[in-house]
This record gives sequence, C-alpha cells and structure tokens, in this order.
Amino acid sequence: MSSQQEQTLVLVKPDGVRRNLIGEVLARIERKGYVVTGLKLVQAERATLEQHYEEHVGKPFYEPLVEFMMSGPIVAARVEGNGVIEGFRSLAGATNPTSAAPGTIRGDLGRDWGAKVMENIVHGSDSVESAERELGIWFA
Ligand code: IDP
Repeated sequence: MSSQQEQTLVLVKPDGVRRNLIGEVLARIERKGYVVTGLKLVQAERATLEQHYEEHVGKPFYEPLVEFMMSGPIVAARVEGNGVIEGFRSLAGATNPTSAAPGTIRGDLGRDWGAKVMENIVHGSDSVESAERELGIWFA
C-alpha cells in the first residue's frame, strides 16, 4: 500500500472541549506518530461553519449541527503525516458513536446523548481535496 505525506484538519468539537478531552484527542494523534503543526482554540462563527459544512446544506441535521458547533469553543488542529487523512478517520471511528468500534475516539469516548445532532467529539477531513479546502477555512 502506498501513502503520501499529507495534512488534515482535525476539530475537537464543543462536546470534546466541554468534556476536557482536548488532551486525550491530541495524545492519540501524537501517539500514532502524527505531528500537530497548527493548533488553536476558537469560538466558531456561523459563516465559517456554513463554509465548512456546505455539503450538508438542506439535510435535517444541518441546522442542529451548526448550532451545536457554535455552542462552545472548539479546537482546530492541522495534523501532518504519511496517510494521515485516512489514518485520522481510522482513529476517530464511525460517525455514530453508538456503532463506532471500541479503540476509536468516538467508540471509546462518545455516546448517543439523544441530541438532535450526533455529538461525536471530533471532525477529520475525508479526502485530500476536503483537507485543502477545510485547512483554508480554519487556517487561512
Ligand atoms: P463525519 O464527521 O464522520 O465525516 P459527516 O457525514 O460528514 O460525518 O457528518 C458531519 C457531522 O454531522 C457528523 O460528524 C455528525 O456530527 C453530524 N451528523 C451526520 N449525520 C448525522 C445524522 O444522520 N444525524 C445527526 N447528526 C449527523
């Protein structure tokens, strides 16, 4: 299998920050051997989130998702490594924390709280194109 040096955008969502999981998420990234090359705590603005989540406009969970992402500070990280885009998605686990595998961030630390939107602790870019686009939004 070939992989290449990549950059990805990781967000620790408001639930992760509220639950004091910033260090836990960054520790898992670093223990895997990836390198954090940009890091900031931000209160996201609606315009930024509308750009970030543009592919989800019109879906039933879109507005709850934007509201949730504005409900408290988030951490944005630029993370680098060979194959890091797929690698971080693998560390994060499936979108739904109920079905995410144990051993993953969402599987170990997330659960279904009955919220309108899945509160699943982290975001990670899903392709080279998304990573470039999203890093441009959060690390302009
Ligand atoms: P991902 O974060 O695993 O890439 P996406 O499909 O890009 O998943 O969805 C973005 C975010 O929207 C998810 O992380 C989750 O917080 C929320 N979400 C996605 N699908 C649903 C759903 O069916 N119900 C509620 N929330 C959802």
